[in-house]
Amino acid sequence: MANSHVAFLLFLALFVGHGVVELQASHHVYSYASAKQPYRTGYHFQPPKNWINDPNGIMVYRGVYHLFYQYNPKGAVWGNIVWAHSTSKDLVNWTPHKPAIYPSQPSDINGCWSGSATILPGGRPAILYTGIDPLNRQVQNLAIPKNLSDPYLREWIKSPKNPLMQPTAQNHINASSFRDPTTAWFGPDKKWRVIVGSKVNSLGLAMVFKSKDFVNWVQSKTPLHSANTGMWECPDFYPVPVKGQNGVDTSVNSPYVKHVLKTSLDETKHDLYTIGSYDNVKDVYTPDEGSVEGDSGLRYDYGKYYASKTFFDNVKNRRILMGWINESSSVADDIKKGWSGVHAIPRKIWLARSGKQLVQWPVTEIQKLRANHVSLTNKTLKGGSVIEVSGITAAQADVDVSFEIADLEKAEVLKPSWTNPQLLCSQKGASVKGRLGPFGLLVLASDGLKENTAVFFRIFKSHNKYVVLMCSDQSRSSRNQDNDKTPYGAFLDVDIQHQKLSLRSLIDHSIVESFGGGGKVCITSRVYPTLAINKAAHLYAFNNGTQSIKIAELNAWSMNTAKIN
Ligand code: DQQ
Repeated sequence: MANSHVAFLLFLALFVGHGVVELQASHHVYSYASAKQPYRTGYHFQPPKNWINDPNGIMVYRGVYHLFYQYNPKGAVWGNIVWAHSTSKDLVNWTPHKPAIYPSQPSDINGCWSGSATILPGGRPAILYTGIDPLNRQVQNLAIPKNLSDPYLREWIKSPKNPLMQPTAQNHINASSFRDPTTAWFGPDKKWRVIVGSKVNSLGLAMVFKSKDFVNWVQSKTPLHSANTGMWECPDFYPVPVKGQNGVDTSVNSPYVKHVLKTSLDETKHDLYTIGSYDNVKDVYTPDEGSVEGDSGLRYDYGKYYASKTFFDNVKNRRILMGWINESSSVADDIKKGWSGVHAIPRKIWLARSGKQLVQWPVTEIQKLRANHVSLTNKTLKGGSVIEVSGITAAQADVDVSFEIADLEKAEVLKPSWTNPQLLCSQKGASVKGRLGPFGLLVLASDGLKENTAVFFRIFKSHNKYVVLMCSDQSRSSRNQDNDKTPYGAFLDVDIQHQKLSLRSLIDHSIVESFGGGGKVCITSRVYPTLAINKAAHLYAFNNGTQSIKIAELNAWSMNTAKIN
């Protein structure tokens, strides 16, 4: 601890030694979060108050995007769960409506938990969701819109036949681990299929149910897939085209698509996925050879990001991912501020060219909030230097930077024991000098850098290839010791011998949502600055390696406040 403190002071001294170069923009367009509520976001989705968690039932209906979400109307902690509802024309600005689904039947009287929307033939939406019944058993229910001519789908009717799937003495389903039905897909036998998350002892599984009419559901003998990773919450299962960035409807299965199975691991609160093949006759999913099924496998996001869900946007032919960013603060702090949880910026999602992972990128609509463009090109960052990016509202900004590394040969050798990227980011935080890196951005930084969140890269040599580590280091993000400040990290699969290394960060008061390598690694940090708030927040680019690197291009914008409530 003491050593790292000394290292950090040295780091600061180095920065000061090289002076600070400023970038300027012409005008400000901005409305600040209040001084009393410095952690409220300007363009990340959140209701005016209270607790929120999982996005639910997301879909586009008659050109209107629908977001439902788990919400406690009575307080800032989890409980009394209903489906709150907002709609949008652009996935950026949202109109709130009354809760769409709330306890009203025996089959959901103790809570309306997560679920998904399916668009049935004729464009009719149907929602399957988990209800908590009078015996606190988890059961699956159906709701349909009351009035299909209302594009805002403000009223929902529940099936009198609910629950449609439930634990019984015959099926031995674990009544406290049976939840979160997916969007259904249609099979070659003209039946709908849906999966529901469950577990048997420590085996997480995706149970399959089939139906001809969406009302009568029959459990299949075998699960779609299972793995020894504990309870699977909020599963998601969908096809992705082998080529290109478009999405396809959830029912598509052909040689031109691969399938993705995402599970939300209850034990670690991480969203993991594998890529594989789906046999729609046997209803079995097989991850590709070499897939890692567990916490050290592929994750949508290596920071705070959970209980996410995708939907196919047939208006723009893309698949969109939405997820929940939980707090890292104490429950007492959440109660004090009166709210908890926000949603990440919707991300377009597609299969990387390698076929081995997904790529995610903020929907382009978010760019309409950009203002006050500042830019920089061909700027060398000597070892130990820092450049302030000024002229934008650094507490509410979008930054996109690409780095060029001339002398890759100088990279440090990766030790064989350095296999855990998150641990490596803890051991080698932004203040620990390296050779090629750490370099990147210091966001939500106070004047003098006492507080900052560092999002950065380090480049290592391993045999004949280069390994890129991406970190989001929040160990100095705040002076409040009660917050979880674990640095996050992941290895990034990019060919830096032939490509620039890019980093985009969406900064929003207490959220730093970062995309490395064009969206191959995403890391979301939840931070609570005490000095670097509102106008006192700064943004810097830095290099704390011994070797120079070059900023090929940096573009940064203030972000206007979205209309969300
Ligand atoms: N949240 C819901 C559950 C789900 C969990 C309850 C995941 O349906 O399993 O609010 O965050």
